[in-house]
Amino acid sequence: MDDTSRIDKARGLLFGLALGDCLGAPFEGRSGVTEADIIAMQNGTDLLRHTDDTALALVLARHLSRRLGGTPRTATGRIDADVLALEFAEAWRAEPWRGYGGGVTKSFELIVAGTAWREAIRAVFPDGSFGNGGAMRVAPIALVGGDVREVAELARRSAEVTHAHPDALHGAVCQAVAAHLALELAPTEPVRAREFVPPVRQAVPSPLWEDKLDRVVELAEQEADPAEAAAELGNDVSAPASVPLALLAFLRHPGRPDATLRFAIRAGGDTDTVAAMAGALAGAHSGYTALPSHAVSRLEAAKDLHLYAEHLA
Ligand code: F2R
Ligand code: MG
Ligand code: MG
Repeated sequence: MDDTSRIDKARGLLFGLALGDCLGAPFEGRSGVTEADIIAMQNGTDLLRHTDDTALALVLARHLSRRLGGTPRTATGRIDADVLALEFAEAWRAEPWRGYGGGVTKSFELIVAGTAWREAIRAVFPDGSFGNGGAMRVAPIALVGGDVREVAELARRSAEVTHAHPDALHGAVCQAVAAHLALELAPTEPVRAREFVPPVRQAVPSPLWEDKLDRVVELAEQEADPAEAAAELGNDVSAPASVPLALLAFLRHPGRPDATLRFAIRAGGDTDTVAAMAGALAGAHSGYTALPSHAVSRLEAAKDLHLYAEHLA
């Protein structure tokens, strides 16, 4: 892949994530959302404001950017967990109104007050959160991990500073590995669910995740609509009931990021996050130039998204 394509795909991944978050957020929890509702939002004139999904993805992208030069090219060298936990918590402190989950808010309060993150993240949920917060922000990892094994390890490390539950970690790994594979595919290459999903499935060895991903392949092949997809896979704030749905949204409309985003949003529930994850996959595959340009130009974080895409590409 040449430098231009690499940068276009890196931009596609980050802008796709932010665009999904911004377009999905106004529809969170709403039923009966139509294609026309989403197109009206896409074609509007207002600044597109992001939520916690993009805010924390930007923190992770900045963390990875700062550690690119001079650090060992190993998974452990690319993420300093103690620093990253504090950076996430500081982002929450600066903008607590971005729509954070209840459990993670309590963890961040404790971290900024000086509690060690390993203790803080079990204060609300002793077994750890199974929320999709680790997965919603993980996509930048795909830009720095060299192969599936490294991407999976980095994804786990980036997620575990807020989410200790195995399902939250599987969610982050699933999304990061899918984003890595989407980056590797040429935009013109066909994406077949039966070929795309197996390496993702292998990275999340758990009966629950294996079943969900098998169902994703079936639903992609049956050309399921958003309502059926949500009923089968779930569409809530937990990782197992949102990450597979985002992957399906990508696989239902490969090469058409705007259609992927509309599928994710019409599936309802946690629309900002499902669309953010689906948008990252679609953008990583098709590139920035394939995203709807009028909407992309209105993204609140456009300057930072460009900056980190160029650094991490
Ligand atoms: N929080 C939201 N959306 C709710 C409404 C926001 C509102 N519109 C506003 O603007 O204020 N969105 C964001 O939260 C999700 C990511 O959540 P994260 O970071 O994983 O947080 P948390 O708190 O750890 O988990 C979320 C909820 O999941 C349930 N939960 C998690 N683990 C649990 C466990 N072990 N036992 C029981 N319940 C558990 C809880 O209800 C948590 O609050 C994204 O959608 C992001 O956009
Ligand atoms: Mg959000
Ligand atoms: Mg959400």
